[in-house]
Amino acid sequence: MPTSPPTGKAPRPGQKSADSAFKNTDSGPALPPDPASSEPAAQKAGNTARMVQEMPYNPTKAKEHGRENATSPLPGAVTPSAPRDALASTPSEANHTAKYGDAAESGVNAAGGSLNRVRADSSGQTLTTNQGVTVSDNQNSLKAGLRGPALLKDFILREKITHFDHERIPERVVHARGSGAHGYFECYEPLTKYTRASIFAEKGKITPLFTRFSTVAGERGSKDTARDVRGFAVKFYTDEGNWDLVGNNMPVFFIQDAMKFPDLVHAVKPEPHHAMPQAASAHDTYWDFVSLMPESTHMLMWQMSDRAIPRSFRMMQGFGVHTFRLVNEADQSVFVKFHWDPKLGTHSLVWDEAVKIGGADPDFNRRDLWEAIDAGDYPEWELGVQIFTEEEAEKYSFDVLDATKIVPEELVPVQPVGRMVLNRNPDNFFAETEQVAFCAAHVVPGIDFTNDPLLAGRIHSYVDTQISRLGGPNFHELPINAPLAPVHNNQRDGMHRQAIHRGRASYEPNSLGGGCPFQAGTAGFVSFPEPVQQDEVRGKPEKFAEHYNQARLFYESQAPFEQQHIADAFRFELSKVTVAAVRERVVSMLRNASEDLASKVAEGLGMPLPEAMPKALERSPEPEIAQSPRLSLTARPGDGGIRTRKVAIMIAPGTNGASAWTIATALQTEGAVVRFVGPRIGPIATSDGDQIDADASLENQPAVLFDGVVVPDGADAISILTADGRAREFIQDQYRHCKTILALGNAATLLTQSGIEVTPNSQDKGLLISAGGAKEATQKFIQALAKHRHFERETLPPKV
Ligand code: HDE
Repeated sequence: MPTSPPTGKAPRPGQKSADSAFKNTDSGPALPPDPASSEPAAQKAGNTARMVQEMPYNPTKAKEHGRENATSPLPGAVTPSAPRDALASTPSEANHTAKYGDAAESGVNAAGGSLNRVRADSSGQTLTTNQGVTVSDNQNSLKAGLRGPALLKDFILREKITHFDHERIPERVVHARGSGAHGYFECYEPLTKYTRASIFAEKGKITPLFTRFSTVAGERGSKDTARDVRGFAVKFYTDEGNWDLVGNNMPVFFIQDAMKFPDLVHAVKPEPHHAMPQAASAHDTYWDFVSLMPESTHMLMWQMSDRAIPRSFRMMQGFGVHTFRLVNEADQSVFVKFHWDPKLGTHSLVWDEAVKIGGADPDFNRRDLWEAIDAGDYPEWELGVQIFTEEEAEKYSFDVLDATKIVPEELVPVQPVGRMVLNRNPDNFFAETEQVAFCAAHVVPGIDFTNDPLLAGRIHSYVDTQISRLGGPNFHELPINAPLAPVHNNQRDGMHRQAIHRGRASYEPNSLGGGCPFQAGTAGFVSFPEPVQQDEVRGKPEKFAEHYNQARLFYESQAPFEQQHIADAFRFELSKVTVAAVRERVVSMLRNASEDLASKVAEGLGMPLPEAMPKALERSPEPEIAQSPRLSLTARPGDGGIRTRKVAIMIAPGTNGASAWTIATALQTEGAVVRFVGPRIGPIATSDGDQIDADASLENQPAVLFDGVVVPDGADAISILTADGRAREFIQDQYRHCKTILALGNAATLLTQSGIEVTPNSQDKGLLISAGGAKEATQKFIQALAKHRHFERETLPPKV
């Protein structure tokens, strides 16, 4: 409850002055008007005077000092029953037209809230200008004569072209390429023991949200499948304001202090002289920088792992990265790390595939997210928390304020607290996904920051960057950014202001606005009172000097094929570096994390193993664990189904139609997305006199766009496909990328003609050759497809 101000003196009986004296805006009589006056201006002046007199001084001022107020601030002073006319900007608000409508509803800021108020639909409507003037002809500019010059007075052409000229806004300086969707968060059980955050208050509580996934380095039009970290940013529209959990799909970061962020980004972005390469870290400046910053070693392991080439946004983990605080009603705080775990499991592409998808479908991840949501296959993640106390954190061998470190799940298990479902695609990419502004500083009561020095820089950076990207300080009013929780403050003006504030008081404390909007006191966000008792210094704690223990932990926790992929990625990236000394420096750094990895990489680059890089901390603290199985993708298979997996059924004239349909039906029943891929699209005659309408072709949907392929039997079809280099290439890529392949009957010939060894008792569980019926074969195919990949097939160099 707000503080009640001391009751002021009742107005003195009005000394008679002209009623019209209260119609002036520059000065007025010394005494209030006669309360009996029927003149509205006099009544308003009388009400205003009474309201102001009710607050003869600022009653909270005396208590604004001292520690007690710092942790338990008082609510602001308000005039309990401030008269409505006294708060109005103008008495003329009582008038009404279709445009200016009615006076503001008491306590309502209509500039925020649901997107309904700005949705637009043009069905059945005529074309107009931005001023609402109907356009008669949208084909021709205004000319002096049919063949004459276009005229300057053609305001319709000029408006259209001018608007077009300004359609683009600056792209995000990082994370420019991304895709988003709406959805909701559902709380499993109250988490009130740890936090007063309203989204965790009750079992089943639903909070709307918008999530955007992104790559980091590439420009807005770059390919989705670059080797890169993925952004995983969630804006929760909670009933106590917006909470943005702006995370990544990897739980650590390259650097420890915000001071180094511009350097990191300059190093990874295209090199400044020739602006190459696009969306790639495989170049000199990046590896030069990171190898001079050995604290990046742990993150490099993640970035060189398969996590950096996700199969789908729907199949990525997400992490808050920093250690945050949860704060409960009793102002007790614990540390927390946030984790998002996808229901479909965490799955990746392989590098050769990612490169080819870059050409075949640069929108691969964007399309995948869009298609799944449109098809009603709503992606879902579980939100988990690792909760630990400050005292526990003190004992760890690493510093929890160091963003290059995880808290291993073996030390602190992840507890599921709710789920996120993305179930609504945006109506408009620009208005929603491009204009959404995430901000690491957006926290709500119950969630607070820690002293992670990387986080500190982020708290500043995000609002700042939107000011230039979105053109001013009012980007919070853009519909996608406006909270559902009401917004009331005294911030005013600036470019593109939407809200039209009623009243004359835009400062606080005030008595002319009845004290409103007033500070909420402890009902509002109270910063956790973390004690600070140190010298101001530019520096970092000693524990931050340990750079390799967790890099080693990550590498040692991977399955052999994952370790090989890490080595392959380092080899590839460093082979693109032109300065050999930079390569050597990276390998010398890797020796401190893993001799095995360093020698594989050195060998792959044809270079001798350099000396290990001197460590910042010669005697490392003993790590708690040597392996963490949860860090391997093999620990995250997901729910084991094949829902939304894309399967190609390769057909050609003469395909056995019955087999093709049996397989298609069975796969679709399991939720897979089936495409008939032919030498061309359109109807294709089957051996049984039927037709199948191919919806994709070997040309427009190459193998890399599918999770598996089925080749039905049919003598004519198989000889057509075997003679088609694109069909053989399709099979080869499916094989090389360790995907599931099913060949029915004589379709095995296509495989052998593609260079694949088809041995009867092969160990390869993803290579299915079936002489029998399509039905049984399909069941085996479904099981094998659910495994995602069959890395037992993989060789270096690839056989096929
Ligand atoms: Fe960001 N980051 N970042 N970042 N970041 C931005 O904000 C920044 C960091 C992350 O989908 C920018 O609106 C600094 C870590 C995501 O719109 C900018 C530092 C993590 C997104 C910015 C970091 C992230 C951004 C650019 C070091 C994972 C995309 C455009 C101190 C926990 C959000 C924008 C979206 C975007 C600054 C480090 C995640 C410039 C200064 C660590 C997911 O403000």
